Amino acid sequence: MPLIALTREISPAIARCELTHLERTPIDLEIARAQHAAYERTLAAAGCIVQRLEAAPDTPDSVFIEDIAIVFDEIAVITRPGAEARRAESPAVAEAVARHRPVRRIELPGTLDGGDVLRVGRTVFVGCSGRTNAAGIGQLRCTLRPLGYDVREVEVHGCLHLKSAMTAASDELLVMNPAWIPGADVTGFDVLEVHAEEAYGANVLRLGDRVLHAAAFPRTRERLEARGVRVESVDVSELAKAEGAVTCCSILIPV
Ligand code: CIR
Repeated sequence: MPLIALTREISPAIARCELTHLERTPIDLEIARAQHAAYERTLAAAGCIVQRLEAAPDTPDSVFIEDIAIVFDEIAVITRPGAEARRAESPAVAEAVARHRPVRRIELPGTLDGGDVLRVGRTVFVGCSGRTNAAGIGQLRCTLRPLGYDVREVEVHGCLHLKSAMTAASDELLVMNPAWIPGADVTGFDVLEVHAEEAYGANVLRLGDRVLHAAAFPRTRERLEARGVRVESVDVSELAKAEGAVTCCSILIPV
């Protein structure tokens, strides 16, 4: 099945990005753009049709498109980002996903970031984090339950989003840093833990027969490969300074 990968241009204002757990350090825009272009080429090499949206004016975090919409087989959910400054990113992303799915929206008082939503088969893990509140999770559950999804809430502490702490390498295997999600109910799944010195190594992007993973975490990569996972490493070090990782730079839409 063809797979569209929506990506978004890096804003020239990325130096003013939201930061929660990291100190602000200079981001080299040219290097960041080169890394982003290489990321897009890796998506294309894995068979994706890459469609890059322009950054909206004055949206420093626009490259992190994952937070703005979540695409399921049946519908797409337009989020209401927990960081108010990021809500201006929504219109163009909503318009792009609406070409492929009926759209639902998270409404006030709910907040929800796509980085807090991990779908694995018919299970949807949702992080309760600094960005995603109980009302947002409740609205997502009401939307997904009638479609047959099992929505599991996960408390997130110490990192930005659920997917900083846990993603899936396959329908059976979760990659996680348990320190940030100690209470996660992962019943029914295998778990692979990140290497102790690679706290941010749990973020992988599934792409058919392989996963994308940040090059900064080679020891976690070894663990994934030891489990038979095919790993493509991409250097996203400049985007990591903005608290971004590999999942957050795309929205995948099977079409
Ligand atoms: C933010 O704080 O919103 C951005 N600087 C980083 C967002 C990263 N998003 C993600 O991992 N899903």
